[in-house]
Amino acid sequence: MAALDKARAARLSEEYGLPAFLGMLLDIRGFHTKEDLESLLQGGALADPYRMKDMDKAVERIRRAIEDFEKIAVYGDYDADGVTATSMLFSYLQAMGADVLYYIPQREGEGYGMNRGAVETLHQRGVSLIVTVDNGISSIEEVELARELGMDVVITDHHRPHDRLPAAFAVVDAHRPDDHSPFRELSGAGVVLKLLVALEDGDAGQVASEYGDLAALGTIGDVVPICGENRTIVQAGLRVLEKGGRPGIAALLGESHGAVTATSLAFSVIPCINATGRMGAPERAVELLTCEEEDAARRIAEEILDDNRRRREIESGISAQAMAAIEADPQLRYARVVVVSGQGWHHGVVGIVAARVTERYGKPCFVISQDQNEARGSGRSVEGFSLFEAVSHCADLLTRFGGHPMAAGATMPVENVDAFREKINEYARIKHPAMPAQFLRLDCKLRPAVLSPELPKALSPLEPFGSGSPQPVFGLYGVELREIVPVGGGQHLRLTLSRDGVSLRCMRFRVKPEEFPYSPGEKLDLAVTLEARVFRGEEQLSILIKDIKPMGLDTGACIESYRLYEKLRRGEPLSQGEASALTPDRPWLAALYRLLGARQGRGASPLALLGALGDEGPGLGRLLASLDMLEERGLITCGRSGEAMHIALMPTQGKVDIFASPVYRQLAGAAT
Ligand SMILES: [Mn+2]
Repeated sequence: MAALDKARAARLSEEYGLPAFLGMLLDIRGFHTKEDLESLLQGGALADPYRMKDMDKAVERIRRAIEDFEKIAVYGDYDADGVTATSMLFSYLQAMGADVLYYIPQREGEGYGMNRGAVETLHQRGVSLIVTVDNGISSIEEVELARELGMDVVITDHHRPHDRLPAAFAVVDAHRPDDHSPFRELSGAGVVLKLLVALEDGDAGQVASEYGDLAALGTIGDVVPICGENRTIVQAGLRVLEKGGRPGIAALLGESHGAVTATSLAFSVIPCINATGRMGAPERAVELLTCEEEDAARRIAEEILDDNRRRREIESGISAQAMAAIEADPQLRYARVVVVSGQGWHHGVVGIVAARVTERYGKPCFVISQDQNEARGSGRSVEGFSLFEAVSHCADLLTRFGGHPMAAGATMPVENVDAFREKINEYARIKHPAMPAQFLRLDCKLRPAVLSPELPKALSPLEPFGSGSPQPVFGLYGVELREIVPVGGGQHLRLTLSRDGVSLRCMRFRVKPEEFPYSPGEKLDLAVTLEARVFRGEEQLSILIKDIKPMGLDTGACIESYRLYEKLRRGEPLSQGEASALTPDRPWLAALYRLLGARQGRGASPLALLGALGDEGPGLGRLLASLDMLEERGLITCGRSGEAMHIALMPTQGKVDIFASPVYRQLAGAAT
């Protein structure tokens, strides 16, 4: 939680006539000055596109190509940003009567960016001008080849340039060192929107009303921060979609969707568009997004929904294999960076699988697919750990790599996978003695008495939510659990909780009753989001639970203790103090065993057990080591299904010497 300056917040809310609550939230989120606030509340305008370096040259060359009826190729990319950027420029040029085609490389075989084969193909098809979107900034050789073949290239991109720029007719990229744009975080589709505004002599309103929806999809799909001009673009796009939008997007959304928000697009339309590229048919997405006819749009949308179903099936199969491999091997499970590999895993989905693993284990992860010739992987990270830097550190083992702090890709010879796993973990050990942890950031704590349907409505100036602009998360601390009611056929829970005489109803989605580890009477700390909804004509407040812990549990202490436990399980040497912090004594073990007996048949979670034992966090590692000891000696079994844990007591014959467990021996060895 960031520091709140109550006086400063009060001044802000007074000056702008905002609810006091919103004033506080804005203060916490770093909106302190008049400028900060006005750009948020009034929505910024797009800056003059001609402030981007080379925009004038790009416009001049494209106009000449339209007038002279030259053949133009839009060279795009297969992800949501790339296909929306392609669709925007392609349909604009078509509408201008240009002779235009588009080219999107295949993820499998060609890969991201320009390649020589594609340049030659375009030459054979009579193209004399290539305009790249969402790529091209590092295509030095390919641009050279295009020139040799007599073609001009205009590059529009939003990736960071390498040391040298390609020798293209124009290079439009806000990350050029000599570019002086006021805002540099645009997506590839955002850059194309600026190009279209420039081609339309600066008529931003007209362009945004025609192409804002596509630019918004690209912006959300590329996970660039939703601030500054990106906020303006997403807001403009949502307004277009509100009015119905183009047939392709309407067809993908289907009839039965609720309000279209940045969040709902990120979970519905965007995964579908990405699925086309992952399944090898990115042109399908361009066809859909440029389609002007409803029947055709519906037919293509069906095919894309099918791509997405297949993607999901393949992904969940590989996810299950990856998770099983991780659970089975402590060297993977407790590593600082999880590097998991498998034979022939579909390259199109390893990145999403990596995201799932990172979400589950809260640490950086690399998922690698191997075949006879090479190993190719994709990784995701947590805030505070630059995966790109980590991968760069292993460059001598890799044939190719690239990426950002939060996501990276790498290709290597099959025999280097183990060495890569070791080296990236070595890097993490040296660079981050305490690995950054992933946890939920609360905006502030709330008293139950202040909750009302007005509250989420007061938050609307903060929307749209997305990367860099998260939906506010609030703490409801010290609430007593009263009632647990399964809803939605036992898939979800509705909880009744109370504090200070106020009773609250909260939803806990995707948790089944048998997985829920708390019982009525227990006092809990909740992290929640708030939504207003209309039910039978009445305004109601929905409280959605994101996370639960026993009251008073110290998250920092838990993380520190868990890191120590991981060190034990990796088999690294422990100091005497570390070992004794993890070692249970006989009475403690007995108390834990009795507790497990009393909770038979209910879902378990280490945090819930810790709370029931009266520990505020430092004992988490000891608890986990104790569960290992009990399991090793056959006194309990620990089963996991998804994130839920089930502990069952096993029948015992005679006396079991718990201190003969290998985990205990390891601890005892360090303590002497
Ligand atoms: Mn992009």
